[in-house]
Amino acid sequence: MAVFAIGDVQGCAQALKRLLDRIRFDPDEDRLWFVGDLVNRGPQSLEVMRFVRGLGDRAITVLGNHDLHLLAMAEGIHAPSAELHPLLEAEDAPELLFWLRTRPLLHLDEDLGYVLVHAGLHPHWTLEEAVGYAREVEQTLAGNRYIDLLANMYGNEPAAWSKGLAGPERQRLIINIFTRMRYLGADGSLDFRHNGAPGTQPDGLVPWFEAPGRRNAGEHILFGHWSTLGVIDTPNVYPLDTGCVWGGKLTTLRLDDEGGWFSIPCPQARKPDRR
Ligand SMILES: [Mn+2]
Repeated sequence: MAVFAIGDVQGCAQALKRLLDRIRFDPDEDRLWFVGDLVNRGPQSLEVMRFVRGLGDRAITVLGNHDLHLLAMAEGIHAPSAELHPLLEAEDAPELLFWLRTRPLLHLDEDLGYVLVHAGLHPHWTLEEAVGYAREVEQTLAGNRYIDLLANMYGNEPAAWSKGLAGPERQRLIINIFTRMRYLGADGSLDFRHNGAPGTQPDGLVPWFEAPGRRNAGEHILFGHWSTLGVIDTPNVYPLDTGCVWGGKLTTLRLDDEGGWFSIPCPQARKPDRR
């Protein structure tokens, strides 16, 4: 049995199929871990959702910001983007959306020794704390108040984590940390103005994984979300978003042995000026 982690698919079903062919993925034996953002921007979100859900417990996906945005669009909180109409109008949309809404924000496999999240882990959080914060939001999402959570999740404030946060602000920041975080200020507050490669940001901002004294630095963390990141040399962090939907690559890392990294080039499904 092989276990492959896969970067942000964003509705690029053809690229995903080609990648799985190239790595000789066996749906009866192998396992796939997705970093989230299965949907939106690309042309075939419906096909990607059906495929991943159809794998049952042979696939694990964590929620990304675009997955949560889809759930909000489905509830009328936001107008649907054009490329998501086929998904939202599909007859199996209710089952697909329920399945997505009950996916985790964080997946931990202690045997393989990896943590899977969409954007990252806050440097002030231990892994144990992060698991607890993820479960808080997951329970709300799976419960009957989930529409309130989706309606309240938009916004960049509060930017700084504290254990005393409560209510919608607490859940918004937990979601932002797991699904949107890139750069942090010296006090650990999230910055959403910059999304370029490290080196292009203003003084005083650091990528979350380079924050001094990061309390989860000993964990092996798989993440996506940052398509401009490029090659990094921080130990134990594994960036998987290589910008497939923008005409970059779709990337996988085999987790169960030394199979290593593999990428395929993707046709450009989306122009960056609409990012
Ligand atoms: Mn994302």
